[in-house]
Amino acid sequence: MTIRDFIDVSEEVRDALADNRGVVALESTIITHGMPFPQNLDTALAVEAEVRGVGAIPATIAIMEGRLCVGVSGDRLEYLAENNETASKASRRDVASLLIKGGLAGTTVATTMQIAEAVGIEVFATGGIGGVHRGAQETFDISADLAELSKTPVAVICAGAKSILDIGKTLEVLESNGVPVIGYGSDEFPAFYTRSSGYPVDHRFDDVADIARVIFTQNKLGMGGVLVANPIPEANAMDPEQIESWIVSAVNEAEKTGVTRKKLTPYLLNRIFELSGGTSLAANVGLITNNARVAGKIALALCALK
Ligand code: PSU
Ligand code: MN
Repeated sequence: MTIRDFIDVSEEVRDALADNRGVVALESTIITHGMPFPQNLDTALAVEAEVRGVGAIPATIAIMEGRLCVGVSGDRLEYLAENNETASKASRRDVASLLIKGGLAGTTVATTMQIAEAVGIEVFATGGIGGVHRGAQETFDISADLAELSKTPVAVICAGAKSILDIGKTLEVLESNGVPVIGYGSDEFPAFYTRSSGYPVDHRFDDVADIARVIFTQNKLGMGGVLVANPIPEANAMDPEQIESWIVSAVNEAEKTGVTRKKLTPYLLNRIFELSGGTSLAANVGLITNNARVAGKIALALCALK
């Protein structure tokens, strides 16, 4: 048996992969632990529509009834979004236990990458990746997403990392792990809600076809994943000082209340949503739909190379 034996792929995604049509993997922790219901469902549907809009096929990945499911849509996507309160968050270390327990779970970037790779999906869109948390020199809190990028050959299109993380340290760990960080039309690694972080990317490309060629080459080299950083659209970007003040409050509250480990990222995301009076959500939707569109174009360009 291999991981393949635990995966169910929807007919649409299976056909698209067989016909070399562009497929984009989508994670589901953003649905279960990233936003409240019903905004999580609306966002998931908007992201799917964006991928379809450029002619690619979306493949939302989640754990349902003890199976790794690729291409969750329609009623099943609704079920996942509605049951976000009881769903687990599945990172790498949780997968085997969740398959045995038979439950419902959103998959993190790390887990989604593993499942995508197993079925031959090479491009994956998300909002922001996990990374090195502020104060990691004390807590050692570094997301499994970073180690996954070093070994699993899937390209992740994101809007950088939220500054709930230490962006400088996150980039250092990516560098230590040999993960190429590519800026799409950007010299800087973006900070999720804002277009700049002050830290440069490794290489910039302005054309999706060139990014597809980098991914194609990286896969041939067998050197693991590629991180593509796509800044939030200007119109959706937030005021850097305002967002930073909410982030500092959220990080301080987490420390005071003793929230750690897998609960920390969802806690911080929820507090920023609350502190911003919900306004951070519009930015979040703007950047993730933008990532979905770019990922769709990259997936199609990658198909054209084969
Ligand atoms: N960062 C965000 N939004 C998210 C996440 C991270 O801005 O929804 C989610 C992703 O699924 C990511 C996970 O893979 O949180 C990272 O969790 P952890 O830090 O526990 O590894
Ligand atoms: Mn963590």
